[in-house]
Amino acid sequence: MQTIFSGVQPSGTPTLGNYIGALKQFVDLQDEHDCFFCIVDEHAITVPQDPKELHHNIRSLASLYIAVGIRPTTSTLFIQSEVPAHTQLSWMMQSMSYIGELERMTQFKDKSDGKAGVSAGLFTYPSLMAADILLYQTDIVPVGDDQTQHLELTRNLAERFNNRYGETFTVPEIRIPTVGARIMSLQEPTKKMSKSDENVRGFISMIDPPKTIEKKIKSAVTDSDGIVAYDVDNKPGVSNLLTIYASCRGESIETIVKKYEGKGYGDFKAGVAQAVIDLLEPIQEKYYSLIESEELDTILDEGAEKASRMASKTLHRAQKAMGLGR
Ligand code: ATP
Ligand code: LTN
Repeated sequence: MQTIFSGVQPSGTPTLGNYIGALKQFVDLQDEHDCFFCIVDEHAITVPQDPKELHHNIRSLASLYIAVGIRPTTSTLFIQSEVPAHTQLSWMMQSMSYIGELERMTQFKDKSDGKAGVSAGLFTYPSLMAADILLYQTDIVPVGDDQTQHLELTRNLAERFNNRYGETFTVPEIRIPTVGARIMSLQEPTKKMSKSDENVRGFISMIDPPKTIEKKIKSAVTDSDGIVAYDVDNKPGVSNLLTIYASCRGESIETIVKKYEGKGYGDFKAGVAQAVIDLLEPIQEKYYSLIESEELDTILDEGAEKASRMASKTLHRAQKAMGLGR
């Protein structure tokens, strides 16, 4: 069976973008693969986090993983900082990474641009991500398309290590969804929907109540021609809403375009809101029943144990290959 690894940062409550680009794929893939799903809290601290909020966000993300349909009996769900092999291999990966290649990462450029006090961790973030993936001899990494460059670096690091020190790591493949690889902000439809956006009207959180969802979609930026059509370059707002609708309902974009032929944006937006609400309501119900439960702790304890077993094996192999320790 092929191995899958993916991670989400507990840097806020996941958005509909995280769901469509990542979480939804995880659920679809879990039956036919050996899956490791990680809450990457050590990635989250590369930018300042309030400790209380981070603590809450970790639990919240774990509950959401299960609420969307990740089965802890078949998939391994765990917290990155509870498996020390991640930071250990990450140091080795940092020592394999070139400053030039890290400087070229667009996520680093975006997140550091114009900011004072940028952390060294934000710069070496991709080396930790490579460690996450390589520890599990991962074959496939399902992510949104914003992670393509990080995945390319991971593949380069794996090949560089294997060439220098002998075959140690599987070189992973990226898997990007065909629809919804990049859900856009509702307010600036040329920018990706992000849970750390300062403008909360730009994203739909997975736990937004129905009324909030309706309001946010009603105020989504569109255009003035009043025609429901898919054209990313000229109608980015409407195209984004169409992608959201299609992903939530599991219908094709063409079907939805046909359905709204001759109708205005008011009707269309009401339809989009209903599709999102219908998707999120049962997820939210499960989420609230889990977040404070002991069951969640048991799942995370077992996940960390299982992940540690696999990760330690690879770590020791890599240390030996590099000549570290005795
Ligand atoms: P932040 O806003 O804190 O940078 P993020 O939501 O952009 O966070 P992660 O939480 O690390 O980033 O993303 C988890 C997964 O969700 C990744 O696979 C990422 O590619 C995917 N993802 C994030 N945003 C979107 C989006 N707008 N559309 C599709 N996929 C997305
Ligand atoms: N960098 C990713 C989160 C992430 C990840 C990973 C994704 C950290 N480690 C390993 C896939 C595999 C992000 O910002 N979305």
